[in-house]
Amino acid sequence: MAIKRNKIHQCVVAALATSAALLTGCATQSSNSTAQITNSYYGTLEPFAQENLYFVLTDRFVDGDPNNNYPEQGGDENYTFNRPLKGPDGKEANVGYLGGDLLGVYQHADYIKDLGFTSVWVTPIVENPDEAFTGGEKIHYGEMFKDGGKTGYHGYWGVNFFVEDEHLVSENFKFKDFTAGMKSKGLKTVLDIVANHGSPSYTMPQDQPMYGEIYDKDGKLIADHQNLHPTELNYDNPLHTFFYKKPDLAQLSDTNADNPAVLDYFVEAYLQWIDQGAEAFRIDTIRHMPHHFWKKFADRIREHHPNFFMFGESFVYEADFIAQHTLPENGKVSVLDFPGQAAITSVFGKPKEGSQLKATKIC
Ligand SMILES: [Ca+2]
Ligand SMILES: [Ca+2]
Ligand SMILES: [Ca+2]
Repeated sequence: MAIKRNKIHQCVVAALATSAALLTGCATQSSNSTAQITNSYYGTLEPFAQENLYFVLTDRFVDGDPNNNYPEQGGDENYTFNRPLKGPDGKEANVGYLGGDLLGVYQHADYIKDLGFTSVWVTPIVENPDEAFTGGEKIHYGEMFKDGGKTGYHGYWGVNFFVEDEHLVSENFKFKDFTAGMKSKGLKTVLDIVANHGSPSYTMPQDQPMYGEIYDKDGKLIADHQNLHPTELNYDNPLHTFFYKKPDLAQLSDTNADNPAVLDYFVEAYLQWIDQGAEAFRIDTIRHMPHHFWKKFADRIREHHPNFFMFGESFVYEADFIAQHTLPENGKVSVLDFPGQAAITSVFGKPKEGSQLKATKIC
């Protein structure tokens, strides 16, 4: 989608790997301030939007170090490695860790570069729980939005946002080594960040370690859902003030964006990862937190790193809706272009039928 230059709203950008999603950066510009623009139509002027971005779900990419797979982790029942879900006709999915790590991504940097990409977006690197989740609804093959039996292999169930998860790093290869290594290969690192929620936090038959808990950079417990339904949280308990008292997504602990300590925590945590080489952020579940949070978050990040590029996931197919995050008063955060993705797949693919099914032959 490109928008005429005289309009205030300028959108568009870089194609992602495999998913065919698009990154949309929108900026506010006057029509005469862009001497370098010669075409009638153009995309965002954010420099980072020129990057070709390859998305990696790190655990599912390449196992570069078998020493960080922890097949014994979680015990006999709640083990975290290799939890297959059997489907029809011998098909199988998996909700456990499968061994991919940052070393495996780095070892294939040349492969990614040779595909024509200039940046790699990696899933969240932070500490996730060390057991499979026993609450929620049990997940079966082909199902979505159920967390029972799943692990944090995807990285989106943060427990300590200052610490890397043990599955992703190696003894001599931490996140800072990864970003430096990728940079030496000519690839920038985009870090996937979450502030909307921690891990699943209630409905467990018995409260499990790490689930619903959040720790600070010194390893101190600062928030704990204590396996309580959100409506049962009590703000007289300092461990509860990190969370809202209403459910949001599944059984995830929903962070309290109105608590200044929550903003401080995430700003400090994510500045640390910029210091260690992250060159842009992809913001998970951006629409599940209020604009005032993202405005303050973006301002504080850019206080230290002017013009730091961020793009959010607002999983909605209406351009007018997702564009609200791009406004300066809302933090000037670009967004993934889900409407663009829908338009592309409606022409070139068959939505929801998997990438193996291409458009029918036209000749
Ligand atoms: Ca591994
Ligand atoms: Ca862990
Ligand atoms: Ca929320």
